[in-house]
Amino acid sequence: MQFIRILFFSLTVLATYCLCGETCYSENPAEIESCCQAEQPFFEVMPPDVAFNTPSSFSDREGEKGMSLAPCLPSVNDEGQERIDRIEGVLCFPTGAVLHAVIQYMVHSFTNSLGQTFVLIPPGAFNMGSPEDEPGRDDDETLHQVTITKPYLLQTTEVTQAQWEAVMRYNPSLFAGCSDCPVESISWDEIQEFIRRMNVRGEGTYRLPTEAEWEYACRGGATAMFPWGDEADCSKANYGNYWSKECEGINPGRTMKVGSFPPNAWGLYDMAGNVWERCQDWYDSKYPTEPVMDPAGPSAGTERVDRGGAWNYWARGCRSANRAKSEAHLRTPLLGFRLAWEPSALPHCIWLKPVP
Ligand SMILES: [Ca+2]
Ligand SMILES: [Ca+2]
Repeated sequence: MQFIRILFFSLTVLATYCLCGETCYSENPAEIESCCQAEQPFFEVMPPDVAFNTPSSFSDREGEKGMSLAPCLPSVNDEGQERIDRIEGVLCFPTGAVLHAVIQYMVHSFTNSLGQTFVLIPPGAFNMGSPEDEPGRDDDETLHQVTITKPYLLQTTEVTQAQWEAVMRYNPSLFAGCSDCPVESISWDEIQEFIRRMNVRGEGTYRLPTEAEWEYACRGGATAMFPWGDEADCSKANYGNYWSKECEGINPGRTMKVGSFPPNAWGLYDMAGNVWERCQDWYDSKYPTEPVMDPAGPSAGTERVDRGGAWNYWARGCRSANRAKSEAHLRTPLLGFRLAWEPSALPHCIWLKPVP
């Protein structure tokens, strides 16, 4: 039986949670008592300066140490998510009603009411930018270490025309008539309105990824020039037919249905090619040179960051490190986006990691 330890963020006092009740989240012992069924165990979660690398981080109602979470949990929850006895990434739970569901089950993936699927991007460190000898490199790609400290989920595909139209009730795409092709010819400002409408659906928080989150996810744990390796390859992404002729006769010179090519190592499609993907950040040609955590770009600017290259463009534009930019109001059939998603109330999170 796998034990887990709990690391604390944002909570500094001893707190007690009912893990098995249906709707329990409270730091008030009386409320915990009333919301936990008598036969259900509860667990004390210790503050962060207590040793967490032993199973005794947990105690049951009778004070018995060393309990696993496992006995009180079904192996698959109502949404088909597997219980995780070994948690490789991290997981946050929202305050409020569904503590038990979230703490017990890893949100490896999430499909929302629009049918958009998101996959977990685990926190970690990577080298953002490109080495100076990378072919096709631009001088705004200064290599520097970035640590992504928070988990987030990223949409597996670009936002499609059907998804856009379901929310916005119009579809301005040049390549309309292909509901599973990425929406394009929409501005960064219109994307913000799309996100605002998504965020009133009560499904957690949607946003654009930061540029660092985008590149981290694009690389999928690898350091290669492209998500698939170091060689340009017209069979791996939709690029290279219009301005570029590199893939003429192979790729169609227009957008294609999302997911037409193999995903990267983390299950993300079309990070390279199809349409450029707009990020949240303002563009700044100067990366930091020192290691940074969770960079979000400059606080102001004139253009937003675009990533990943597009159907018309050269392979060098599809490099994972490549950066482009455009003004927020610009609409072109080269520019689309994908969403990041976080469970509600992410700041109130407990991170779970396996005991070594
Ligand atoms: Ca793309
Ligand atoms: Ca560039």
